[in-house]
Amino acid sequence: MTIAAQPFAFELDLAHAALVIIDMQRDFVEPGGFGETLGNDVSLLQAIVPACQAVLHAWRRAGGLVVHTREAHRPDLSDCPPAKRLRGQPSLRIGDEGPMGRILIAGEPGNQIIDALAPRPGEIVLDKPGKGAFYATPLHNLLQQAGVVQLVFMGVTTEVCVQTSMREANDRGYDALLLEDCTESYFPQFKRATLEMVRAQGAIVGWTASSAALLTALP
Ligand code: TIU
Repeated sequence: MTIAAQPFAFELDLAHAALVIIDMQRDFVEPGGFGETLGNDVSLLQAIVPACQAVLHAWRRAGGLVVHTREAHRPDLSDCPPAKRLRGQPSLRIGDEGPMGRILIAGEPGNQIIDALAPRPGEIVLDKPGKGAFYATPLHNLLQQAGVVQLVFMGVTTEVCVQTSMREANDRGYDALLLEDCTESYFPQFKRATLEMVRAQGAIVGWTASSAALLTALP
């Protein structure tokens, strides 16, 4: 399958690819979560949900492997470095009780993936304590067992957890494609810059494409 992408076409091999959906959880997309407590307008992120949903449905129909991640810490915060918890001056810190339960804690209402993109049985769901999806998770092993060498990325936020995960993927030997209208940042200029830096220098980190380009190519 050839996907019209930048800086040049991406040859997708669905049998050896996975769709990786980064942190589309209530903490980042809905008011009252980690994103808002950091001072951000979370409504910006809601705009990508329909495009993400269309890709997820098409990917499932095509029989592709799906991976969902959540940025999540254990209730005892043993996997949350103090430097992360104490950084900045948020109104609520990781582990504090917020309107959607404890901020960024596994199992809390705010930590759930939004209903529109809810995982189905058989899909991989990973809790990740860091920004990158490979750090302190079994993701690399799971992908290797499944024979996956290409990753298609969606999710939030573009320059934080998505870009970090793409760079980690790069160093582990994966080709990575980022869907431009299926990722968003609280800072539009950071999204634009990330898309540019990913595909610069002949796809130094990976490719970018519209969701329409992927949907056209999928069976
Ligand atoms: N703050 C911000 O932009 N992002 C995060 O803290 N985590 C993710 O990107 N998932």
